[in-house]
Amino acid sequence: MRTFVIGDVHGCLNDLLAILEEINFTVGVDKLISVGDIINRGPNSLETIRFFKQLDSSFDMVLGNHDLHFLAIVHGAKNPTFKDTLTQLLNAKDLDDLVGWLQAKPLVTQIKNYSIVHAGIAPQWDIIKALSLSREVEITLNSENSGHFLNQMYGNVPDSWNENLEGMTRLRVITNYLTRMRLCTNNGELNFTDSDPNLESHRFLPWFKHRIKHKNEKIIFGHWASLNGNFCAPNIHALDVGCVYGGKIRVMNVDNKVLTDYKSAYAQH
Ligand SMILES: [Mn+2]
Repeated sequence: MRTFVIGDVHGCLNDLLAILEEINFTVGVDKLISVGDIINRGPNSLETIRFFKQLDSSFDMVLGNHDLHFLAIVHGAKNPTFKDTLTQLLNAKDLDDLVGWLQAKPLVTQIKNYSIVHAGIAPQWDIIKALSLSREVEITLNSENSGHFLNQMYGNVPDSWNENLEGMTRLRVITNYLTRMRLCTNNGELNFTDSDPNLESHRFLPWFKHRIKHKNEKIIFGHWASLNGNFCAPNIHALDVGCVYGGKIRVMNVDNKVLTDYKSAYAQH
């Protein structure tokens, strides 16, 4: 049994199938974990989510901001935007099954020695803390409060974690770190405006530059296509290489750290 983690798929079903063929992925034997953003922006969100779901116990994932955006639309908390490519999925006859399946997914998970998260882990949290905060969101997403949470989820304030945060504000801040973060200060103040990893700033750096205290923790993440999968820091692996933007799709074998890239056949821009 081999264990692979795959970067952002964004509904690019053909690229997904091609790279799984390239690594000779065997359902029922091998395991695939997604860093989230399995849907939206690309051409085949419906078939992509159906494909992942039918992999059953050969598949696991964490939620990305686009997966949460879809759930927010389903719950009437958000309207689709002109950039969304979710119409077919939103009209699917098996929508309820797909939503129930997706909504049960966590924001952080662990496989072997790795933690998998969509965007990143706040500088002030170790993995144990991140897992427990992810659990708070997961419990709410799977309770009768899920619609209320998805309504309150959007917003950039407060921009920093504080242990005393409560209720929906607390869950919003947790979600922002785990699914939207790119740049932050060393005490975790989030920058929601910039996405340039080389931003000339004394304060804001890519989140993984602030994990010196936790440098032995191994993290795999997606979300930040403009990093282009380049080296981040020891033990930190970026897997989003922008397949939906005409880039590549990437999988990492966590047993030997071997990366496989497949050049996307899909170019949106
Ligand atoms: Mn994302």
